[in-house]
Amino acid sequence: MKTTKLLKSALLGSSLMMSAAFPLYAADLPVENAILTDAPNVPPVIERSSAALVKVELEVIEKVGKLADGVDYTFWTFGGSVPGKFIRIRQGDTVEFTLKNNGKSKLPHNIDLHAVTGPGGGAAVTATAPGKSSRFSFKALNPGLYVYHCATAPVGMHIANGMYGLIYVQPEKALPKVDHEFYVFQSDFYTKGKNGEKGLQQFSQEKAVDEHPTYVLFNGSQGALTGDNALKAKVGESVRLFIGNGGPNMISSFHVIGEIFDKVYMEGGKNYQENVQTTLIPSGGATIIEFGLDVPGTFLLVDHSIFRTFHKGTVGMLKVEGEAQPMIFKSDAKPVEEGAEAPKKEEVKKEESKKAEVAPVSEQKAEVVKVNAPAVKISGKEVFLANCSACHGEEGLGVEGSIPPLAKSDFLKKLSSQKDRTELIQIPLHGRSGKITVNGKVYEGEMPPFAEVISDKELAEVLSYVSNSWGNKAKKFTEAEVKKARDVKVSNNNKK
Ligand code: HEC
Ligand SMILES: [Cu+2]
Repeated sequence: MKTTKLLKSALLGSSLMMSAAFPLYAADLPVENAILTDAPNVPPVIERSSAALVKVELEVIEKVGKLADGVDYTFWTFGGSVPGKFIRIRQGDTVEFTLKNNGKSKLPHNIDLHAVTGPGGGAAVTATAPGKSSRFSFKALNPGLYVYHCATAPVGMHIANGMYGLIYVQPEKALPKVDHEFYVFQSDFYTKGKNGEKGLQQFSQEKAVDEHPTYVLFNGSQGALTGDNALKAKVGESVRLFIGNGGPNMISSFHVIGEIFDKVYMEGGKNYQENVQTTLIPSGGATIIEFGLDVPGTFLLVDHSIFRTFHKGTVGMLKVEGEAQPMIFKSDAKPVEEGAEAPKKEEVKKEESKKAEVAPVSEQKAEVVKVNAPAVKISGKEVFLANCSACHGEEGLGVEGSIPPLAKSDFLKKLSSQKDRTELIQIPLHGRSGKITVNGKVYEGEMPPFAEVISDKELAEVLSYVSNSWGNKAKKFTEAEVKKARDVKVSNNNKK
């Protein structure tokens, strides 16, 4: 009795019962086409305050793409890339969903959207042969962030090949506006070849069953969120991450190095937790994360199951530009001259392997964290901005009376045009102190050593950059040249 009564009142209170119009097919609603975006972009906030009939058309395309540098893979995609298109609708909308399967596909596919209330989340009615399409409609009853994926047998294989994405059902009362919304999606890949093995890689059923991923990636490709592809924002701005995990196997201990999540809508649901360091994102689950940006720097997105980050590619970057905020973060590792900016807290770093590595450096050098991000190209400018510009200035102008200029420096010109450039290379390697005359002015400062935090390759790049910028000109430095200089006895003013 009691149950029945409760159920009845619950139903009465719901919009289902209240509006006689729970349309079988929402013919009376305004019609619009959904805006779909590729990661890391998110469709704009929906400003409507009432329901619409939203048409979503998604095409399955099987195609070869980049898994990592020199490593290709035949992805099965929702919309042409991995993860699939981001779909944004509003709570109460009726969605008319069309699933197309490209004529060049080899296999049938379907779609299970976790936002759907109905058989298979749509999978039961969307089995679609190559060259065909299928259609169904559903009403978005529950707000939140949901994963969608293919559920065609063998399901594991369809997911492992990249068939997933996110659908966001914006609540009737939208979340507060932020400056940036980003779409990030983690997933694991299983290839017959080892991690880093070049060429077109085949799916490994054995590794998938054993749950031994070869790659664990953000946005379907190593380097999708690093280097030039990094997410970008400015100090003072706010960020919302819509982050999903497609698995097929791994759960994610999602963490951003150097940030604290102000809010985490756990599992993409209604409530949030505050002040979170690491949040768990289940396979087939999603999470909404919000935080403000208080200081500049490069913040690494990682799965804190950290071997994945270092060895399987689970790394992304959020580059935050803006004024240093010494009241919030300040490093005492290097002397800060008056008028100079506080040194950046992270610096680019790598090791012996040919792979570039990005390392946030905490105050102590011993705590250097190396991150394996093979897709990151080292640029001399980036190394300079991360390590040198805090003192020498972004334009290499130095600081009057304390730090010598690099721009049009006669000292630099002389050393960089010599046949043997060991003396010059050893300045950043081992640091330098004592008197130095640059362009007729005497400086007596102290430059810290970088031998422990910068690789030979990076040193070659940054020296090439400074000796070929701001009016300087010299032969490029090579990794071999730097390596040689490392092994040579330290010269006069270059300290050990
Ligand atoms: C903490 C401040 C600081 C940082 C960081 C720094 N330098 Fe210096 N640099 C100095 C000072 C001070 C001198 C002068 C040293 C002396 O008096 O012997 C100098 C001198 C030099 C010189 C020779 C003088 C000239 O102007 O031509 C070069 C070249 C140079 N630095 C390159 C670099 C490079 C490359 C980096 C980054 C890898 C770097 N410095 C990072 C402070 C810094
Ligand atoms: Cu499929």
